[in-house]
Amino acid sequence: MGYVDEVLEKVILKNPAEPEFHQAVKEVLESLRPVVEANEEKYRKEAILERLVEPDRQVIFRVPWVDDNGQMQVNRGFRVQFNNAIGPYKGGLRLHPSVNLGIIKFLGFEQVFKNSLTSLPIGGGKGGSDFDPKGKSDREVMAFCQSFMTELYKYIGKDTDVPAGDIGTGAREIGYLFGQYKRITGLYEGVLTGKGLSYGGSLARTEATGYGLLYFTKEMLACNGIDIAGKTVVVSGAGNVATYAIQKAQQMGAKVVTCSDSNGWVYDPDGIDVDALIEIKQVKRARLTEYKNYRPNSEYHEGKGVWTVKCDIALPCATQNELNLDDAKALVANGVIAVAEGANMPTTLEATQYLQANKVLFAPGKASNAGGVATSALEMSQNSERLSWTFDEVDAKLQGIMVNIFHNLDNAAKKYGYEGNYVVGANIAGFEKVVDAMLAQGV
Ligand code: NDP
Ligand code: 2IT
Repeated sequence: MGYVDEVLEKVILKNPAEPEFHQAVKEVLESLRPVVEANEEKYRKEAILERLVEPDRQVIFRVPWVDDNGQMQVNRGFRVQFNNAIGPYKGGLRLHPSVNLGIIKFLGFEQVFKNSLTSLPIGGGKGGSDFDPKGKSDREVMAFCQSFMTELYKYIGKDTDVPAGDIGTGAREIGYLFGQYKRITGLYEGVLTGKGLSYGGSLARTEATGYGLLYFTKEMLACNGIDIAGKTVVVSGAGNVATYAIQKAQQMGAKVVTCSDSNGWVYDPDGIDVDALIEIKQVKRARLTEYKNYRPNSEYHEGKGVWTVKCDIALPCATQNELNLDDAKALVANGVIAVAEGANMPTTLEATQYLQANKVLFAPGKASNAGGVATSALEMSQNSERLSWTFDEVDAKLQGIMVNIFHNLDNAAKKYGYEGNYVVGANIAGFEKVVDAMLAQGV
């Protein structure tokens, strides 16, 4: 049995009941075959793949807090520090009832390669909790965040591990977490990113993942002779990534006709109204059913459905495995040109393969959504030098980084004879830098 297959088998055996982690490892290792086969003896001797799939450490802890009725609640907290070969662990905190160890591990594993692709000095990690911020009062969210940080602070620091936002963790949660870290340690340092502008945050971090997704997509399309202006785009999600992806797509002259949340989806034939979306989701923390009040010409549908809408470009920006084989078939039947992932692993393996087999340009999230973490690294730089850059400075750096990521992975794919396969390109380009650093640093 080849080295890749051996390691894949071991990962499944040693980590049962972690299907998302198996899926992420499978996607990466399968596409690394050309490099691994070219260096098989050396990598086996160094146990490179075994070291890559085993996190440096995984912390699991109890998070007790008191709700507004005086009732004690208990959640489970996680931080997985995956790999710090090229920099301090870096990655978000997900707050969602579905969170478990396997999900945090898949996200941490992806983050290692993504962070490497940014070309900035950040290692990979991820954390979170099965806490559900939906329907909680601000006081309850604060109580949770303070309790979560009361344990987490032991493991993080500006030069060791720097968490940030992800699903369910936005500016409000980062503020409460930062306050508690400072209270306990007495340190005013860049231990978290995505901070508010009044206490060390970076301009353009809020917009960075969505904007970066569009900078990447525009470059990918342009290099294939396609102009994004005038194209019809469907987006899933209505959170941080989706909102700013929609905004930037519109600024580029595309028309975005959908968005969705965990209950249903909106079709707006005139183009999504981003101001309305921001008011509904960020200010009111309400449901998309309200969108019709702002745009009477739009339609609201319960359940899932954005991938059935005819489009040129599809941008999944909600969560993992939200675009499956049937969705991919519907997109292809409707003539989709490109699918670029804003979320982490939103496309199933079968759907990815189907899209690629049908000549759809496919951008994997670890490349196309790397603008968020890249701008987090820019926030770390600003914190270190105790300076704040302007929006335009940060945005220009972000654009440069996304264009550079595209060309790095495009070149890596070409180098190994997989021209146009951006999944292979991203995994190889991300892998090469991390492995080089691991080998140089010894066991
Ligand atoms: P948010 O919490 O801001 O938004 C998530 C959106 O997805 C919400 O609209 C949510 O609906 C919807 N959703 C639908 N189904 C689910 C589900 N099963 N679980 C969770 N959410 C669901 O998160 P982000 O926009 O920050 O993150 C979206 C994706 O992008 C995630 O995969 C995340 O890992 C990834 N990502 C985020 C980055 C960042 O900087 N924030 C950077 C790179 C990747 P509802 O409103 O009903 O909750
Ligand atoms: O998945 C991701 O890259 C993020 N949630 C952002 C992580 C970060 O550290 O900014």
